[in-house]
Amino acid sequence: MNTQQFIEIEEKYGAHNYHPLDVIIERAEGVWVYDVEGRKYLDCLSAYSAVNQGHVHPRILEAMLAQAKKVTLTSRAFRNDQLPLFYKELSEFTGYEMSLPMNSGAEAVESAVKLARKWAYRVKGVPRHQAEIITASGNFHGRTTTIVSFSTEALYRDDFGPFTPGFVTVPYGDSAAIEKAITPNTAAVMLEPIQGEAGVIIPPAGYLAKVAEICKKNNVLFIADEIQTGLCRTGKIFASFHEGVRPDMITVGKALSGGFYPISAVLADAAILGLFTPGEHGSTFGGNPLAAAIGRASIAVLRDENLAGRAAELGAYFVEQLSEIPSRHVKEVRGQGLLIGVELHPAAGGARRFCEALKTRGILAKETHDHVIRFAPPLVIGKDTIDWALPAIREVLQMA
Ligand code: IF1
Repeated sequence: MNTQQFIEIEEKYGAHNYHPLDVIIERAEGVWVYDVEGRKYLDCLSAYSAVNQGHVHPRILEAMLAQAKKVTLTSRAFRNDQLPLFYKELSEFTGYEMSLPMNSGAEAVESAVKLARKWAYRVKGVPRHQAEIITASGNFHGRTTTIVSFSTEALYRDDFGPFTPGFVTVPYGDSAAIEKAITPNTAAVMLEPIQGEAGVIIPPAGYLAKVAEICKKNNVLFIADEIQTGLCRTGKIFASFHEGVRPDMITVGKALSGGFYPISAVLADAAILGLFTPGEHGSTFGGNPLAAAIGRASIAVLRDENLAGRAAELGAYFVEQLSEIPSRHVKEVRGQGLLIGVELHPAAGGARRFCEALKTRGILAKETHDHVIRFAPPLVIGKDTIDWALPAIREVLQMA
C-alpha cells in the first residue's frame, strides 16, 4: 500500500483529532525514520521528546523482549521482580526518595494533583475540598477533563466542560503574580520549566528559582511538570536543575520508556509521596514488570550515554548555527539543550508550510502554535547529522 491508501483508511476509520504531516512511517532507527515509500527522514520531533534515547534503542529493545518472554503484567495485587529495581534506579538517577508509577503523562499530572490536595488537607491543614493549585497561562499538562479545566487554550477546553474547580491561573514567567495568587488554601504551584506546547517558551532567568523560594516561604508545594523537558532533553536531567531548583514533586513520562511503551511517574520525597495509603490511587498497568524493565533500561541509557551532556553541547551548537541563518521570516531562535524553537514572524504565513518544505528535504519537524517550528531531535544525534540538516533548514527558512 502507498501513502495515499494508508491516509484514506486512517481518515475513514479513525477519529479526526489530529492533523499529521502526510508521511507514513514504517520503521526507525536512532535519529532516522523511514516511510512506506522508502524515503528516509531525520526526526526532529522525537515523538515530543519520548525518544530522547533514539528510535528503537538496542539496549531498551533487548530489555523489552527479554521481559516480554517472562511476565508482562501482574497487576499491583501481586508484586513483581522488576518494579522494586525500577523504583531504586529511578531514585538513584533523579535524587528523589520515592516514585509513583503510572502510564501516560496526563495520569502522572492527575496523580500529582491528587497528591498535592492530600498533602494540603493532611499536612498543611487546608479545610477539606478547598485546596487550590496555581497554574500558568499557556500551560500544557495533558488532555483529561481535570487537566483541560486549567488549560487556557480555547481549542483544548471550550467544548469539554463542566470543569474541575480548584485551579487558579497566573501569567507564565511572572513570579510576583504567583506570590499574589497564594492564599491560605494554596496547595501547590504547578509549572512547566519551559512551556513546550506554547511554543518553547523559556521563562525569564531566575523565574523558577524565585517561584521555588516563594513556595517554600508560603508552605506551598512546587510541582514541575518535566514530562517534556525532563530526562536530559534540556541538557540536565531536569530543566529545573538549570536554576538549582529541586521541586517538591516532578512529573515525568515520555522518555522514561525511550518511546517503547507508555510509562510515567510522579517523583517526590517520602514526606510527600508517603502520604498515599493503599486503595487511594492506582492503575492496572502502572508499574507492571514490562514497563519497569523498559524503564530501567531507558534510565540506564540516559545515564551511560551521557545524554544530558550531549544535549547541552549539541543543543548549544544547533541554536548557534540556526541563529546565524539569515532569514526575513525568523523572529527568534531560542532553546535549552536540544529543545529548540524557531519563531517566525506572523507575515511568514505560519510554520506549517515550513514543516512541509522541511519534509520534502528529509527532515521531520512539527509546528507548534502556528508560528513556531520545533527542533528536538533524539539526544543521540551527532554533530555531523546536524551539519547535514543545516543547509536544508537554511534553504527552507530562506524560501519566499
Ligand atoms: C498530544 C504538545 C508536546 C506535556 C507536558 C503532560 C503531557 C504533555 C509538559 C501529557 C504532553 C504532548 C501530547 C501530545 C503532543 C505533546 C505536546 F504539543 F501538545 F504540547 F510535547 F509539546 N505534560 N505533550 O508536554 O502527556 O498524556 O500525552 O503522555 O498529541 O497531545 P501524555
